[in-house]
Amino acid sequence: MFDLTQYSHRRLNLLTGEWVLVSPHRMKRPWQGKVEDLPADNRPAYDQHCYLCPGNQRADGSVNPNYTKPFTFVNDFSALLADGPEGDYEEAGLLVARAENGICKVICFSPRHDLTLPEMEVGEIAAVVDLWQREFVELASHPGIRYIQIFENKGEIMGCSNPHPHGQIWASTSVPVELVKESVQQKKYFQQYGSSLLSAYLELELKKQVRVVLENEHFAALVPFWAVWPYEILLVSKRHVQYITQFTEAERLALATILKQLTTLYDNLFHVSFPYSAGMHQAPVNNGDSPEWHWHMHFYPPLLRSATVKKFMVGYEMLANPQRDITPEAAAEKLRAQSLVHYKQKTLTNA
Ligand code: H2U
Ligand code: ZN
Repeated sequence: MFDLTQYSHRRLNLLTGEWVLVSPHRMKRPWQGKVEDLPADNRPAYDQHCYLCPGNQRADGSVNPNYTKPFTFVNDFSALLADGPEGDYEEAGLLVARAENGICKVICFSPRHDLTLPEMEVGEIAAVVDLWQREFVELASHPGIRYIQIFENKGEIMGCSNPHPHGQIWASTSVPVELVKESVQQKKYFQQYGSSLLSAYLELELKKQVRVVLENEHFAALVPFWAVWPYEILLVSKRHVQYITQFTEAERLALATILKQLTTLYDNLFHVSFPYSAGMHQAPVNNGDSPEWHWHMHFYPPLLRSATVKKFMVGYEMLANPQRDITPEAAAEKLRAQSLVHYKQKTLTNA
């Protein structure tokens, strides 16, 4: 068989039907980038200027309650509005547009300004999962909503505006493009085999143990065969479910555990609070049955070689095809080699 560790090749993304170019021989290239440690980021537990901290005023003038558990509110600058008009726009079949409405929420993971997911207790993360479940039920109860995107944008490098641990939820009246691609691919497989594409893929990965980074009774985190970002992760539930709301208490805890472990490995890789865009993909809502859909999460971190050297998706990637040098297998090995104890915790223990 073709040697995936030596020569350039393209890999197929099962979930989107798109291809990624892998150039393993380029890993031998001399590297002259900077590899340095960043100054420690010492945030206070409470910041009077933070619009997400308990008791503080937000940009729209409303005041956050003195929350002690995960807290959610409607985004004061929502990209989608609940009460916008409906309608289509069309000119000569060339200019086409459609009204898009929805609901955008912000979700504070913790009242503590200085924490991030890997530094929170498993029980505290489980409370976030619980709130995601409750928000999902509430947003899906609006009959016009067709898709609910739960995500976290972390780190300045990703355009995150505030270090207070938080994520967002955007619920929209149409199904967004990434989800349409994944629906098509999963449906194709389901129609052919009568089972979940991701169950089959996960079974293969668990057997091979080359790209798997973490595993527990209910979830596995792996660098997918077709990963585009250097340390991209696909987190899959072992049970084939369509929605986060189907997770049991045991699964909620297992998800919280693997989230803590994964974000710890990430932080330990370059001794930095690891930036990423992460989010859940699940079946559309108020849209009939979607038995082909298998709940999962994607983590897309931009860092490549150090706390400051990121991968740029430019040039060939923008114009032709995503490309990577470090193989997904090598990335998985690097992540697996990290300690499950957070580096900040270690510094504390050794001091
Ligand atoms: P980031 O995760 O991209 O930093 O987004 C934080 C969100 O918080 C952002 O979408 C919202 C912004 O609109 N926000 C409020 O809703 N109220 C505020 O007072 C400031 C920021
Ligand atoms: Zn804060």
